Amino acid sequence: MQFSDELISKLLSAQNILFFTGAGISAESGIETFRGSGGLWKKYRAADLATPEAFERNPDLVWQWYEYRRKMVRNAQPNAGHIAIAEFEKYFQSVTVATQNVDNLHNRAGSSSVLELHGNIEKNFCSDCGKRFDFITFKDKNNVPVCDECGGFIRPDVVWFGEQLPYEVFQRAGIKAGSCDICFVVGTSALVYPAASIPETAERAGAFIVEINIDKTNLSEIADITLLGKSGEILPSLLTEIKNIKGTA
Ligand code: BV8
Ligand code: ZN
Repeated sequence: MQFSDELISKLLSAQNILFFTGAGISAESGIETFRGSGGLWKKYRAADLATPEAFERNPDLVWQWYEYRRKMVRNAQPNAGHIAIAEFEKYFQSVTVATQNVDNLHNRAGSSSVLELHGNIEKNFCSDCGKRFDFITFKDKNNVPVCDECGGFIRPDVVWFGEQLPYEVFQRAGIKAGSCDICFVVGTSALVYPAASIPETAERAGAFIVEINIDKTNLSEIADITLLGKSGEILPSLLTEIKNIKGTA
């Protein structure tokens, strides 16, 4: 793939890189996206599965939905896009990933600074006392797991619609957006707020915005460059270009 001179020159001078990622980066790992054709929200209603009200109404159904997605995530492997992002760390002073994904794949690919804006599907906490129950497998699929401390329902540590994002994580992402030289926006429809304000903050602060997506999105208008194609192909190819410019690290 051929990259523009403008992008190459920005990469040469950049020190601080921010990746803002969404479901599209994990599509090539076999994880379904949300809004595209065949996306999860075409088959299921977010209001029935990903809101605090849904959990109150039918915790069993919500648990089945998250167990189904956990299985999908555990059977998946980070793809060439996740791995290329982790490798960017060898070539730039600071590389941060602010992800809307809950699938843990950036961590598994080796990225060392991942801000999980919408939580992590492998983590859980008690909805009453807040006790944490991370990386556990629930054997009894027909019963909602309960807290051994207080008997409250355990819930996945993800941000549901209508809930606030983890304050410190969102704030740190905002700071990185305000100080990055290049913000890569990868595999996201950039429709869910407040997360989608992160690349907008970067743009307002003068960062060079590079969008990588198989289709144009709302964000394409403010992007300096949109690279149309699969992130699992474009990111490794960009990394090869960086290696050529900067030498093998
Ligand atoms: C809040 C975690 C405030 C759980 C998720 C109007 C009405 C009602 C509400 C609102 C409104 N306007 C704004 C809101 C608020 C709402 C919102 O934004 N709604 C939108 C949809 C209108 N936001 C909230 O509710 C947020 N909270 O606002 O709190 C508040 C204030 C005070 C007090 C209390 C509260 C919380 C939102 C969190 C939602 N949680 N997930 C879980 O996963 O189970 S959202 C869900 O969408 C996903 O999990 C994901 O995190 C997020 C973003 O989606 P994308 O990642 O972009 O995925 P999508 O499928 O859309 O796109 C995929 C893209 O990839 C496509 O562009 C495709 O072309 C591309 N692609 C595909 N393959 C590839 C590819 N690109 C490259 N390569 C490929 N191979
Ligand atoms: Zn408890």
